[in-house]
Amino acid sequence: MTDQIQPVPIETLKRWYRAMLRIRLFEEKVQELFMRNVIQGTTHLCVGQEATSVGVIAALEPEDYLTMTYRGHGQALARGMRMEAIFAELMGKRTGVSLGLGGSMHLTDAGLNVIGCFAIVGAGLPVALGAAMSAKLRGNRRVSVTFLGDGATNIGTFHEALNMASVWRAPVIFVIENNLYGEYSPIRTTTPIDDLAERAKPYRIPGVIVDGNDCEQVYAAAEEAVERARRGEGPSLLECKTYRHRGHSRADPAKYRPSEEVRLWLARDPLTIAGDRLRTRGSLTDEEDARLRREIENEIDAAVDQAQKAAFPTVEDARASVYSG
Ligand SMILES: Cc1ncc(C[n+]2csc(CCOP(=O)(O)OP(=O)(O)O)c2C)c(N)n1
Ligand SMILES: [Mg+2]
Repeated sequence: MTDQIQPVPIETLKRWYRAMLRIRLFEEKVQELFMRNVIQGTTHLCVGQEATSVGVIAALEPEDYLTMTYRGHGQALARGMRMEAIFAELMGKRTGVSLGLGGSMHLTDAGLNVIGCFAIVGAGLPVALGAAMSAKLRGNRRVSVTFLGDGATNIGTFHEALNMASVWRAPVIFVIENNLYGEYSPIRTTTPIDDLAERAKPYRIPGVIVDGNDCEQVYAAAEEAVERARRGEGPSLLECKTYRHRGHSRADPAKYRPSEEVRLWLARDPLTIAGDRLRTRGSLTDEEDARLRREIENEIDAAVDQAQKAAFPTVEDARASVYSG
């Protein structure tokens, strides 16, 4: 794990706590709406993994590029995508961030430099690498970050992208969210090593193991990798060790997980870690916590209401999105 880090100012930690709580409550609402059939298609919640989204994205500038996976709601929110546009996308409405044509797995927003959100495992890596190379060729100091799951490290594009990024010294940061499962398979049944950061070594890239449930640790590791990339020293791989509290997707009850494992990880909830730290430093009371929750719940209710009232896309919207000119 990363060594001792410099704690961030208390106001920053509070902002990150709020950002993580906002993602948590958003995801809980998504689950509720899915069970009520208001959201159709599929969803992959990131409950339990909020610190990775918030910590990494806090280390980026708005000009930097980002790709994410189908488990990307948290990253979209952390990046500043409008909540109503995300709900609308999940409901298939034309006010959605992808015009309601993509759904939960396709929260792409070029305006925020979120250049792709991919349902195909491993597909985001070459795209992020391409963006990093464009930044390098233009000399604009932008960096590119790609989020991927532990399962994606067994995919060919992972190895191709790491190899190329290293040879070309591309300003790209590969962020693995190691939540110990690829769909319903525990990682030990699919992967011969415990620490995926080791996979950076053959490509001569720094590989860092990070406590992915501690937003301060995640931020520190991401900031170092980003600075390295901006200095022209090339790519890094971060392995954020974390856990998804829910199943893989939809209504998966995740019964395949040992109860002791679940218990241990629930005790390491990113919200508890940051919340306890704030309380210890006298910066969060129960009243304040309840107020934060109410504020966010109001924002969520208003966003859901607006998204529900929006229209569905038309056939013309679909056609215009496929053909240009
Ligand atoms: C190339 C490809 N193979 C298989 C799938 C089916 N699939 C969807 S999610 C998933 C698990 C990926 O696990 P991981 O990379 O650990 O990400 P997590 O879902 O845990 O965030 C698989 C195999 C796919 N979408 N793409
Ligand atoms: Mg996984």
